[in-house]
Amino acid sequence: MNLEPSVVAIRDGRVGRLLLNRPKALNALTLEMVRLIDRALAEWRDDPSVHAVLIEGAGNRAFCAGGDIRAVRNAALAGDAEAVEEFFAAEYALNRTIAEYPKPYVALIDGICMGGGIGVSVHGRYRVATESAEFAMPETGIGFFPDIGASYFLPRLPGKLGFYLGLTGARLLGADAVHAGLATHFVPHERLSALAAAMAEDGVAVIAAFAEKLPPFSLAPHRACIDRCFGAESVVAILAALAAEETEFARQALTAMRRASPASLLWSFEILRRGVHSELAQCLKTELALSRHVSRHPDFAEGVRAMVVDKDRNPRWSAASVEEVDPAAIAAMFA
Ligand code: QUE
Repeated sequence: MNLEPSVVAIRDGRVGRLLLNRPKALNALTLEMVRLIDRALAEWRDDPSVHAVLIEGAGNRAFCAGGDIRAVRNAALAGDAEAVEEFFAAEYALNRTIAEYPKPYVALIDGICMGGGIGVSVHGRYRVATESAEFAMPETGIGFFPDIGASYFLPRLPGKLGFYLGLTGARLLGADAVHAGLATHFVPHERLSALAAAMAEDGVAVIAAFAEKLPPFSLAPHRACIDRCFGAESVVAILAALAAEETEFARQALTAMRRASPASLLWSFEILRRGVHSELAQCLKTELALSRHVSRHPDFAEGVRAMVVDKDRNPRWSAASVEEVDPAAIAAMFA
């Protein structure tokens, strides 16, 4: 029997604190966790003694590794489309609740923060990252797509950085995440608990005093290459542009995209392209519609098997290259 709640919600002085509490599963979000967060946010919204909400991850490895896609895969393989829909609908509704929350919402990000973890942080007003924070949107590597509102926020990052992050799954450490705009403040790991205590006492105004000056953006030397290559008008054109660069950086981006599901690169590129012109609520609706198609696609079950279930890191995708994927099948997913 497991008596530990998967989310611990407590009052601490002026703030409500949420602890994502499945450290052995890297705090990956289950439907139960989404519901517990929802319930706490609803309760604190109208409580005048709660001035802000703080969210953090239990253990020292992860803030949150993503959604519980293992459970989603099991439901999809069992043909339980309703359970798949229930999970994504609840997760995306929470992303919107956080974006529209009337009180300061502060994520303390220390360790892994991927996919759904970015979804319960990036939509909030403050995202404090430490030097141990590692941000990524690695969904093309599991045959899925950048969801949780990523079709809204990735295209709004500087230049084509969001297309680079969403298509390659590249990781950004804490300071780089601030440069990119995924995080808002850089605070050393060793000062994080003092920051939480100070916020409980004095509110969110103390964050600025804890923030450190940023080291240079490690992607600065590659920004021009990123904008040039990821500004191309199709996935095939991006791959060709990267191949023409002949730099180690471009070679690594190309390798990451060649490991990804070819079909997933195509539907991910399409949803990011569409997101440029849509508000968050519309982006989340489009993502929910796409999740219905993608969760039924063989690359999703295979990608989660290879990267999360069996961990052999050797997915056997349904197509060998993006050229082999039927463009009409991708277009039909957005119809
Ligand atoms: C790509 C991803 C995810 C991933 C691994 C990838 C992802 C995700 C998880 C994950 C991690 C730990 C868990 C869990 C899921 O791994 O989105 O249930 O316990 O949630 O290569 O996109």
